[in-house]
Amino acid sequence: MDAREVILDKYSGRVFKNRKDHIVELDEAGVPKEIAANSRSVPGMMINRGCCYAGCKGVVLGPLRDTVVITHGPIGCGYYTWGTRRNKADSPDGRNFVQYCFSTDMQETDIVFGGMKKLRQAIREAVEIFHPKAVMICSTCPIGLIGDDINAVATESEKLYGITCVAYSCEGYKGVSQSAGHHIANNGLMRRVIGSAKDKIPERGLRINILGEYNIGGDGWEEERILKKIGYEIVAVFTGDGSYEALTHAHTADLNLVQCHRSINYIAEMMKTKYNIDWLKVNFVGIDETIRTLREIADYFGNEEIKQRTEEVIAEELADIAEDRKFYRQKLEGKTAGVFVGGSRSHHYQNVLKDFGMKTVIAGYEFAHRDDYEGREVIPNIKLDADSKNIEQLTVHPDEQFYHVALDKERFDELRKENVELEYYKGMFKDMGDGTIVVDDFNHYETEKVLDIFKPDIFYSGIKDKYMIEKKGFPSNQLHSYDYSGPYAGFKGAIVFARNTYLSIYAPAWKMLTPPWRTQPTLEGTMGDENYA
Ligand code: CFM
Repeated sequence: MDAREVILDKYSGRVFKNRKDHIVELDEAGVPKEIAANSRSVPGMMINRGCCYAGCKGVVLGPLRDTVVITHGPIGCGYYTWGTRRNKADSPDGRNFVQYCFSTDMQETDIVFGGMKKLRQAIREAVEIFHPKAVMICSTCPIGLIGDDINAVATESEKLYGITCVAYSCEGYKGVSQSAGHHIANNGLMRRVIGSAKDKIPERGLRINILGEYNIGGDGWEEERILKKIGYEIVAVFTGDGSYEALTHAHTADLNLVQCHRSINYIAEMMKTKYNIDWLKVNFVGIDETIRTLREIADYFGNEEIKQRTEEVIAEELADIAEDRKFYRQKLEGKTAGVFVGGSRSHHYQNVLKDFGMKTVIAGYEFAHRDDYEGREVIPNIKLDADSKNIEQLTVHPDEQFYHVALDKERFDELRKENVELEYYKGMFKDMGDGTIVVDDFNHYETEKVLDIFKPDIFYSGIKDKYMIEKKGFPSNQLHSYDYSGPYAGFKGAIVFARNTYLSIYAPAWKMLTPPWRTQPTLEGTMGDENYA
């Protein structure tokens, strides 16, 4: 049996039928393979996905520092999403609400009689106390079920307080994962926020937006540091340490960089249609990838001075990390890894592992779509199921006033020919191959199986399965929260990542422990009770 068959072997007929297309073995790099993705998980399985509300409130809107994002629902949803994602923010004007948890704290009576009164009160309190630039309302499951008209409350509040207030129907049960929530948040930002400052488009310069960078562990700050050092002006970051205020000016940028394709490709595409702003798929995770990314941005602008400055900055940054890079390369060369994160990192982190001579033998996404695995060329062939059709597809049109002068077609085609990912993402598969395995929407049973088969030196994942993996004797580092470390992006970040990997592999504490239940019974009992015999 090959690895795939071993994993599927124990499943019942129905589960086998569902899971078999989510597991793919890659023989040669570049061989086109199809994978089932973005579909419902099997009920009862221990998976790592989040919900639609998590994708909208937690991922895309939550990091906006000058905005109050109200969770409309029972307190559990707000509490769970409070400060757990490590999207750092630091505000120059003191308007940083990222550390707060705003919720309407719905009780049983509110579910029965409706929660709009409470929502109105929550908005009033938030505006009076915090004076935010904008208020966003995010619905949780019960709100959709009882039918509170959150849009009406938002419109009313805009009139009352004179600030932007946007409602998102991102009930947890919508779609099949947090991916649906990304899309809903993208639509709301596009419709109500991006470009709303209506400032004129300046002459073509070096103005960029960074899309899909959420500043986990300070990644965005590290990227901004490097980009500014070269000479770029950053208009807005979506949305790590980002602000409503900056997003309103985002239409003035000359180029959109896309770090996380999954969570924000909708905005990148819509801004292209509406404003003719090109988007470039970048990756700041990994040393070689950061270099490639910086060179491609410079190439896009075709500005000789910037090209030269880019090379100078690369040389400076490389010199700074040279010694550490050599040390960790020596220690990590030849080690193998499994990488299982949400929708982008499982691809991005394979590159930083490569920098240190490590090979990724197992990979997978929790909730990404087929294009994140196979490349955007498959988008026309993806059949939309009922769950996807449930999410609004926003149609935008070219904006007469703010449509940009584009890069000329010839230069665009030239860059595409050089494999620059302009309006394109190649996906994860093309960088893998050679007997590696990819599993979509892993469950804990499958995680155990791949660990048994491949025995990687380290498995990167998240809090939901970290300790299950460690108790099996494999080091596991978290790629969502970085185990409270970071940044991992850029040149210096790659070294922080390598150091944490080195520490985990060379201190395999869990492997050295013998759990008590291996040597003595920890629970004693009898079958049945003799008194009742
Ligand atoms: Fe994009 Fe993300 Fe990810 Fe994501 Fe996420 Fe995240 Fe992630 Mo956790 S936006 S898809 S929904 S890169 S929170 S910052 S680490 S699962 S791989």
